[in-house]
Amino acid sequence: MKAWQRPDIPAITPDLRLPRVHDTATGGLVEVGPDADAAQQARLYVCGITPYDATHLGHANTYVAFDLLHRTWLDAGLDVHYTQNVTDVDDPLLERAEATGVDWVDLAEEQTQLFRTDMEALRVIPPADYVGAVESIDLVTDLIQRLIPTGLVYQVEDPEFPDWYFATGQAPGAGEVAHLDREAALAIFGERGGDPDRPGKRDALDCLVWRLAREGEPSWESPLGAGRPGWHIECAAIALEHLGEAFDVQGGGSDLVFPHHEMSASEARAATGQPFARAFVHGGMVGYEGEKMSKSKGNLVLVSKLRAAGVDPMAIRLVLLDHHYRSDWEYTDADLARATERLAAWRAIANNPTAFPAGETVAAIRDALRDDLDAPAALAAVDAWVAASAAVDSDETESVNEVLTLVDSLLGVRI
Ligand code: 5CA
Ligand code: ZN
Repeated sequence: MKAWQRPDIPAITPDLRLPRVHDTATGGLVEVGPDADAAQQARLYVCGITPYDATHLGHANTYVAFDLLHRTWLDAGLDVHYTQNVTDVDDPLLERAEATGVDWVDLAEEQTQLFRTDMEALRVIPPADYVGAVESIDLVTDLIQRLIPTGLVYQVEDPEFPDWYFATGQAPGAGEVAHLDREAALAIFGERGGDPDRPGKRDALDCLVWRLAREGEPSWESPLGAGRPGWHIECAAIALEHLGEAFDVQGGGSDLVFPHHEMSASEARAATGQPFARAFVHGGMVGYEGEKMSKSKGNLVLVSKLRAAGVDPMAIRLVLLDHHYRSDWEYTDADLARATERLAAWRAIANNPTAFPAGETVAAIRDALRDDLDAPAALAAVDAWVAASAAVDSDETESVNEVLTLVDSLLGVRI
């Protein structure tokens, strides 16, 4: 499907160093980027939205975090192949459509469009492939069929609906992303879209890959029977098709570590014999009024509402960048007030005829991003330069340009 419009990104002389980011699978920092033989292209998959409600600050936080990785790779002189999905058919979307009496296709289209405009406003670089589940049905059923000879997919013992499942625990490399013990895995599985109590499964943790058609639910004809895709296999199929095996980074919020990323990775490895991704990177959870911000709880701060109230999207972006991508935090109005002030201070310097020399600040911003995407440290470096520039009396006119161009290209903040 159509992605959103690409912001313009000012060109600057690259700094060839690759970034290091935290990899959930190994629990440490790893350098991410292509091997020398990968034609200098970095490959990124980030789990996209389930379009049943508008973009909130939690979603925006996740996409801005991976936008920083994208921009850091560009800054390192690389091409980036970025793929993102849209879960445009799944239980929560169908349930919301039913509850509000709208057509599920219309709901998905409308919310995806709103997401695009939010991403554009926040200057998030779009993926090269923006791919819906509905347009990927054949990819999903092909992948399931490819898994059948491994013995890891099977139909549940249910005379009416013998849905197809993946035997998670028996798969090679099981547990390699999340490293959870069985008790913890079982507890989370039920909360995050899993069905541990479904009768007829071989094991409680096995996950659905193809749900056979039910009355009143959308379904597609396939060699597995008419039905619709399970969630984890959707991302496995889309990523393998568009990025190939062992791509550089699989990303998303930390709520996706288990079961979603564990199980997509496990399905892909079982099919290809190769690791799904070389690193698994997760953003923290944004909360509001004491709880994780989530569509199901309804405690949302929507990007579109803030914009409609006249908030500058660059201030929203600065709110997000002021928190390290891996930290969990809670949004308050004070965040927005601080970001608005910061933006004004930076904008005031743009009109200064003189400024403090740029060299150290440019290096500090680039170092910060290469060190696990440390945006708060980058912002602090800009703040220090802005303060020094306000006080300085020199003729360094070029340095204003140099810093603000980097702030635009690397941090995505247009002054
Ligand atoms: N469609 C699936 C992924 S394939 C999905 O999780 N959709 S979502 O709309 O629920 O979430 C979209 C992205 O936003 C995911 O990467 C998720 O981890 C992230 N996300 C959701 N809620 C929050 C939150 N409160 N804070 C930070 N990130 C969040
Ligand atoms: Zn996903």
